Amino acid sequence: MSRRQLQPGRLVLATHNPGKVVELAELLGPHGLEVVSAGELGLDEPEETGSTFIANAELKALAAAKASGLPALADDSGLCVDALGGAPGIYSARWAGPDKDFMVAMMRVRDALDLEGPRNAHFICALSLAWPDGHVESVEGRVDGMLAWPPRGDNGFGYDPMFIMDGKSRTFGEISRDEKEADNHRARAFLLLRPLLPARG
Ligand code: ITT
Repeated sequence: MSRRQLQPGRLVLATHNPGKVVELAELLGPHGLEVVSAGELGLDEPEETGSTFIANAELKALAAAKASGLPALADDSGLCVDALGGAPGIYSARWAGPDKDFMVAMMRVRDALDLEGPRNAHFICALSLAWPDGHVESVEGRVDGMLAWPPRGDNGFGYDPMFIMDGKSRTFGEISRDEKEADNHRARAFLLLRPLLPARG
């Protein structure tokens, strides 16, 4: 089946995570789309019942597209720690608890780990673009690295202060916004999605 192109016009950003909104808006900027957030449209957050990043991204994108009557882009992402069998993975947001406190989530990761053992980890980002008629296109990006403890830096969001991408010496929380946006799991997924977006202006 041929892949579907997104036409110029309005696009719903189907996320309630402000950190993702910043990064996705930056990536979408050059494509001349009129981006509206799920929050602005008062859309509900669907329950994430999928068992993979792509399944959850598709479920969120389809729910937003159907509710708004507009194409919608959703992101499902998370931190996967090798020594924890890939946890927290698709449950990365839930590890922060109802208050969405990522210091709590990072301490849970630290407490679950043998501090002497290997600390390999990766971030995954699935991006799904859905249309109101139920068509959906999905891609996935990944970035490998190591866990740092204690967390360092106030930039970024979520688990950024405890993740050092391969080839870097500072955490995603310490590097500048521009440096993180230049290459990370979300930017890598976006590169795969870019051919489906309106040409850059
Ligand atoms: P939406 O579902 O509304 O998009 P969410 O925060 O619930 O927001 P997810 O279910 O995809 O999103 O949870 C992914 C979590 O993984 C997210 O809350 C972050 O804490 C973490 N995460 C994802 N990308 C990250 C990044 O680039 N840096 C740090 N943490 C990240």
